[in-house]
Amino acid sequence: MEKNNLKLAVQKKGRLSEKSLNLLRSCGIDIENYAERLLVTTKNFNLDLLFLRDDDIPEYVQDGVADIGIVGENVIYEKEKDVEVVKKLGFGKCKLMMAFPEGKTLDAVDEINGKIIATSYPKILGNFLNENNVKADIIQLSGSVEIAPSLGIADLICDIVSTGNTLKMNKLKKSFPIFNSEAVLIKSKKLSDDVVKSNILDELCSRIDSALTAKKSKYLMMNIPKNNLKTILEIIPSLKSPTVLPLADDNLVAIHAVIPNDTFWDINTLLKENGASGILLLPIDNMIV
Ligand code: PRT
Ligand code: ZN
Repeated sequence: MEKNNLKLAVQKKGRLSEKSLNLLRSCGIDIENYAERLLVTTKNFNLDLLFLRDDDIPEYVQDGVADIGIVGENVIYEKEKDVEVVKKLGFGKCKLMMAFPEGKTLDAVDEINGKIIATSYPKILGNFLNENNVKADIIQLSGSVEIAPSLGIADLICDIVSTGNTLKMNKLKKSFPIFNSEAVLIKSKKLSDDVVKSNILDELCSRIDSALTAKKSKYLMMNIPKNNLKTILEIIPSLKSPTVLPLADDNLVAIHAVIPNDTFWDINTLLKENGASGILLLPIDNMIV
C-alpha cells in the first residue's frame, strides 16, 4: 500500500464486484490477483483497492479510511452517512419497490395505511411514508424479505427489484417504486484537503467519463453508393460529422461514424434499402470528449 495512493472501496463479492472492476479495467487500470485479498495495489495507477461488504463502504468513506467507493445508491441513502456522490456509473440499476401478494391490490399510496411492511430498507421506506403522510408498521429483515407475506408476518414488502423474477417466484406483484438506484462513485469529504489524492481522483474521473461515453457508442463503418450519400448522411444519428472516404470503385464511398449504441437496429434496414453494404459495427474502448 502506497501512502499517497487513492484508496477505493469496492464490493468484495456480490452484484457490483465484477462490474466495478471491469469499469476500472476499461479505464486502463490493471488489477491482478485480488482473490481473497482485502487490499490490492493496482500496477499502473496510483490506486489501492479495498474489498469490503457493500454495507460497510459508506462508513469507511465517511471516515476517510477509504477515500472513494463504488456502491449502490440504495445503500448510501439507507446508511445515512455523510459522503459526497461524485457520479452515477450506469450499472447495478434496480428499484426499491412496494410489492403485495397475488390476489390482493395496491394501487395508491394511502392504501398502505395501517399495514405491516417487511423490508431491509427501513430508513428509505420510513422517509417515503413520512413524505406521503402514511402510517404503517415496518418490520426490518436483513434478507429473504420476499417470504414475509407467506409467513404471515407482513402484509406487504418493500424490496429491491431488477428483473422481477424473485417476486414472481414468491407469488408477489410489483406495485409502485419508491427509490431508483444505480452504482455510484462516492468520495470522502476529507479528501478535498489532500491535493495529491484529489488530482488522482480528477484523472480517474476523466477516464471514467471517457469509458462510460465509449460504452454508450459504437463505431459504424459501411460502403454506400456515392449517389445516396446525402440520404444516408441524414439517416445516420452521428455524434459528430461522419467521415466520408473515397474507394477504388468510383461509384462508392466509405462512411465511418460514431453512433449511439441503441440506434443501430433502428436504422439498419433503411441503410440497406439505400444500398449500404459491408456494414460493420465495432465497440469503442475509449472516447475522449
Ligand atoms: O455481501 P454484501 O453485503 O456485500 O452484498 P449484498 O448481498 O448486500 O448485495 P448484492 O451483491 O446482492 O447487491 C449489491 C447491490 O446491487 C445492491 O445494493 C443494489 O444496489 C444492486 N442491485 C441490483 C441489487 C439487485 N440489482 C437485485 N436484484 N441488489 C439486490 N438484488 C436482489 C433483491 O434484494 C432481491 O432479493 O435480487 C432480488 C431481486 O432480483 P430480481 O432480478 O429477481 O428482481
Ligand atoms: Zn450488503
